[in-house]
Amino acid sequence: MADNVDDRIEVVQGDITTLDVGAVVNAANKQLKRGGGVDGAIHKAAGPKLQEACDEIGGCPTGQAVVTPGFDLPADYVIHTVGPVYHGGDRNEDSLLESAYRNSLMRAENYGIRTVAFPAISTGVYGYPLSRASHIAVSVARQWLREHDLPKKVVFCAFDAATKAAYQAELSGEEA
Ligand code: AR6
Repeated sequence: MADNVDDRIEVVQGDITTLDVGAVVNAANKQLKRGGGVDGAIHKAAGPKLQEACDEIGGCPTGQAVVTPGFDLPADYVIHTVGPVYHGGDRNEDSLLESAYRNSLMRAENYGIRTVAFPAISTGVYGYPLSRASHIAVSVARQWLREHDLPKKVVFCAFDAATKAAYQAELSGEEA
């Protein structure tokens, strides 16, 4: 295990669909039906076979994760996870978001994926406060990486500068 797990975490800003990684994580919905945001971008870049693969799986409960090929994406796989809709914080949102990250990492490990890239799950249409969501993302990744060899690397792909800054602020804090 690495002495400092933060050496295995990277923050980048840009479009997750362009990343040449083992897997990109999709912020999907429970129906696994193509939506907007990062989900729409991933479906557009992967091509129509991605929806067919999602339809075969049929759906995914909040906090869980399922895997499809990446089809036309540079990434080999897409890990589809469903983050919680934020309703103010009293509806188990934090533990559901933690589960979404942890189950995605578990899927990556199961598929032998070395590098996995995450968007900021639930912070778009689903309304999660950015600082709370980035705290959860970084905490779960650190804990996972301390205890597991795979994935070797976690990339947090921020679409905008505010999201990138939120991850950097989390990572500059003490390793929890
Ligand atoms: N690359 C990286 N990040 C992106 C990209 C991209 N190409 N496009 C958007 N983001 P959202 P959610 C960022 O709304 O809140 C969909 O309709 C975006 O700026 O995509 O989990 C699904 O079908 C934000 O920081 O996901 C669901 O119904 C982050 O990705 C619902 O939205 C997440 O925003 C899921 O909502």
